[in-house]
Amino acid sequence: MAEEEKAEEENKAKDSKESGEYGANDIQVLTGLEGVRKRPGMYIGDTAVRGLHHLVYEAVDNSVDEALAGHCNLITITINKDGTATVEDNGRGIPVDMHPKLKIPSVEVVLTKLHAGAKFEKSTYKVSGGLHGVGISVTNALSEQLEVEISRDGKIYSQKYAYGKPTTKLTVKGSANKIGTKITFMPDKGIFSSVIFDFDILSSRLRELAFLNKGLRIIIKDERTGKSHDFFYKGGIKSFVEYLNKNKAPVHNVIYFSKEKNSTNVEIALQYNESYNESVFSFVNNINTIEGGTHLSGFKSALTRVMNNYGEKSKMSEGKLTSDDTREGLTAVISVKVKEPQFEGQTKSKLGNSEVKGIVDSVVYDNLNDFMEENPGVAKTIILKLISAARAREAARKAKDLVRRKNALFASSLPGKLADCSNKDPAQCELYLVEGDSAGGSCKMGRNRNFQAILPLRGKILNVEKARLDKIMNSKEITNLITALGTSVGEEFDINKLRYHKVIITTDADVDGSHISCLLLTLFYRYLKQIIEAGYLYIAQPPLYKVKKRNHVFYVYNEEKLKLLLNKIGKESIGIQRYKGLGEMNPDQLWETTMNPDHRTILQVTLEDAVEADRIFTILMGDEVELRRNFIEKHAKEVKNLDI
Ligand code: 0RA
Repeated sequence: MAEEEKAEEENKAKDSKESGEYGANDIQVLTGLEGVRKRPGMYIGDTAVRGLHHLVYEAVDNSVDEALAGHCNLITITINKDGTATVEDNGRGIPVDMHPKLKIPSVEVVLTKLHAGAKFEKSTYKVSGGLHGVGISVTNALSEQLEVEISRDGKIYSQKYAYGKPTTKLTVKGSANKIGTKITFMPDKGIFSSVIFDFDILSSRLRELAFLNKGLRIIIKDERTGKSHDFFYKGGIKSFVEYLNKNKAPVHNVIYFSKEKNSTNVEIALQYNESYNESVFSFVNNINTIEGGTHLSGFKSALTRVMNNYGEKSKMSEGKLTSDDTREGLTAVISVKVKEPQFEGQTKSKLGNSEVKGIVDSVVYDNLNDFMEENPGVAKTIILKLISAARAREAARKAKDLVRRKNALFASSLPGKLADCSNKDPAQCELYLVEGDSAGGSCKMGRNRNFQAILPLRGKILNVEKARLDKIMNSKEITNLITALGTSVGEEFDINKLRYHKVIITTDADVDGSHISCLLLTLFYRYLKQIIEAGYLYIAQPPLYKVKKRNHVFYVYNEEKLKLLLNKIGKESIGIQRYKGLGEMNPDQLWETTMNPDHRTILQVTLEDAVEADRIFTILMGDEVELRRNFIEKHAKEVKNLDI
C-alpha cells in the first residue's frame, strides 16, 4: 500500500476516535479489496507458506482483540478435512446492523473493505491494525470461499463470499443459544503456491498467543489427522518462560512482574539457567519484535543497573558487569502493549516509540530491585553466575587480543586458509564455508574468483551450545571463520563489517556433513544471529546424483526428483552416479552444480520462529542425550536427509 494512502487512513482513524458505543457508525469505511488481489504480497508478506498461514492469523487476531477488550476467552481453530480452516470465538459477534452510509450490514463492511473495523475503546489495545493486522478482509480477498456465521441476539446470521465478494446476502440461518463469530474459508489456489495448512506452524504461533494472553484458551484441531492441542496458561508469560527453560537447568523460580504506566502495559518474566545462552524474546501487542527496539533497550539497561547495584551493595562485585554479562544464561519474555506502536527496521519488527524505553526501564528497575532485596538467596545465586560470565568475558577478551596479535604477525590479517575473492564490495561477494580440505581445493579451482571466496573447514567445529565465548575464541577453526567474516563477535560484533553478503554453508549430504551444518548453524544462531536476521546466511544444495543418458547429463538434488527424472527419460542406457561427497566432484562439476549462480540452488536460512529455533538448538546441540534421541525419533521423517 502506498505510504500516503496509509497515512490518510491513519488520520481518518484518529479523527473519529471520540465516538462512544459500538455500532455501524464506528466502523471505518475504507478502500475495496482489488488491491489486495492484485498485490497480495504487499499485505501478507508472500504467497507461499508464510502468507497462507497469515490468512489464519488475520482471523485469529480479530478474535484476540475481542479477548483483549475483555469479551472473549475461547478461540478454536480447526483445519477441516476438505482443506478449509475455521476460526471461531465466543466474543460479542461482529455487528450485523446496517451501515448508515453504505446500506449494507456492518459485517459485510468488515469483510469487504480494507481496514474496516471498529475502533476499540481507548482503554484497550489492538493486535489487528498493528504490524501485520491488515484485517480479516484480506483473508476474505484471498479466499475462493468464505463463510461468516455470527451468533448474537438469539440468532445465527450467515453470509458467504467468493474472492472477497459477497455471493449471498446476510441471512438468519437458525436460532442461537450462544454468542460469537465463526469464519470458515478456503484459500485461493490461484494465489498461493500451496493451500495445505501445516498443523505445527499454526500450533506454534497459537501456543505463543495463548502464553501472551493469560487466561485466553486457544484450541487447535486438525480433522485430517485427529491431532489437537489445547493451550491455556493461567501464568501467561511466566508459563512461557517455564516452557522455554523446560529443557534447560533453571537456577531459581521464574521472576514475574507487570505494571501499567502512561497507558503502556509492561509484563516481564525472567529466569536464569545453567547454560551460557541468552534466550530473550520481546513482543509488542502480541507481535514478536525480532529486531528488538525501545522496549528491549529499556529492559537491558535496567537489568544491567540492577545487577551492578546489587553486586556492589552485597560486596560481591569484582568489577563492572557489562550488559552482555547480565544476559548469560538468561531466559526472558518482555511483552508490552502499546496504544500506537511505531514499527521500524528491515522487517518492520523493531519498536520505535521512544517513550517506551523509559517506561520499561523504570518498571524493570523498580520491580527487579525489590525482588533482589527481598530474595537474597536467589539474588546471590544470580550475581555469582554473572560474575563468572564476566570472568569468562575477560578471558575471551584476552584470547581475542591474542588472536589479534597473532594475526598482526602476518602481512594480511585474513586467515591463510581463506581463498579470498578480488571484488571488495560485500554486496557482491560470497563466502563458501566448505567441509574438508579436498572439497575446499576443488571449490577453489571451480569458483569465480572475482566474487567467490572459499574457506575450507577441517572436521567438526566446536559445539558452541556447550561452550562459552572464551573457549570459542580459543578454537582456531572458529576464529578463522570470524576473521574471514570480518564482523568480530560478542560486544564488538558489527554487521557493517561483514565482508560477504552471502555466506554459504557447503557440506556433504551425509551424517558428518549434516552434523557440521548443525554446528555451524548453532554458531551463527548463538553468536552471529544478525547475519541470519539480515538474510545473509545460506545453505548450498549440492546434487546427490549425476544421471547420464547418452550425451545428456542431469544433476539431481533429491530422491524424489530422481524418481521423477527416471520416469521421464526412461531407464534404458543410463548411468547413475551417487555423490558421496563434494570431494567426488571435479572443479567444473562443482561450479556447474553448486556454485554457478545461474544454476545452483541455495537455501536462505531464516528465523521464522525464534522460539522454536531456540528449543531445537537446545535439544539438538545440548547435553540431554535422551531429549535429542526422542526429538530425532519424533521427527525422523523430516530429518531423514539430515542424518543427525
Ligand atoms: C466490532 C464491534 C464489536 C465486535 C466486533 C467488532 C468483533 C469482531 C470480530 C472479529 C472476529 N471476532 C470478532 N468479535 C467481535 C462489538 C459489537 C457489539 O456492540 O456488540
